[in-house]
Amino acid sequence: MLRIDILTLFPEMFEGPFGSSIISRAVKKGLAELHTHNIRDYAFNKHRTVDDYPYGGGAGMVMMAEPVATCIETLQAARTYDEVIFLTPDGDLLNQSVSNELSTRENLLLLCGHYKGVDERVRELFITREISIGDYVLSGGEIAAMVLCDAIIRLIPGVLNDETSALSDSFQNQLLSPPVYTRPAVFRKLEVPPVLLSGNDKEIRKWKEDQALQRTRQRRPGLLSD
Ligand code: 4F9
Repeated sequence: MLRIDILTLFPEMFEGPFGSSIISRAVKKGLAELHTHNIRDYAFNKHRTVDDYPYGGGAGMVMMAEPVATCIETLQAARTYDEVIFLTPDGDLLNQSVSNELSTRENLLLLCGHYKGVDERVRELFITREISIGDYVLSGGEIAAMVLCDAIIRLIPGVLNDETSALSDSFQNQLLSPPVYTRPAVFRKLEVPPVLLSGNDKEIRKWKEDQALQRTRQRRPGLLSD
């Protein structure tokens, strides 16, 4: 079973996304376990300080090493983590192959940064992997951690209703997904491609493959040459 521990200054941000839909169903089914930990609970002074001014000056505050280190070490005393992941714009770009790999792990620890970042020594001492969800800056690592959790958890066998549906996702075969249609057969004069109504399984499969390839060529040619 996959267990994910998330270290954050804002654990309440996770309540919505983790409390509904696929993720909560996976947790209820006992297929995944999610735990958030408030880094502030590991602060070492009575003011519960977790950030400080950057050495050398510059804008913004930096998350201090001590509270984060204590939080990580407390968790590591209870179990061994396969990866300690820091969500950061300078990490490796998340893709489906990274998601597939991480969905097979047992214990993951995710660190969400805030302010201007986390003291570099935390990264040096504890972080085994740095992941970015795209080339943009967020207000913190929390939303990136939620994206990562969603991408991973839906791949765990038994989480999706139709066991094959994750396999037909865009990217799972390096291709974008073909267009999909449901009733009615004509909507505002636009018809569903007749082949989809033909009942001819072989032709339908061929059409879907063709559409996927065409769409990938048009929109993301880079996926084909990789
Ligand atoms: C993390 C952005 C992962 C993109 C963390 C500010 C981030 C991020 N991918 N932005 N803190």
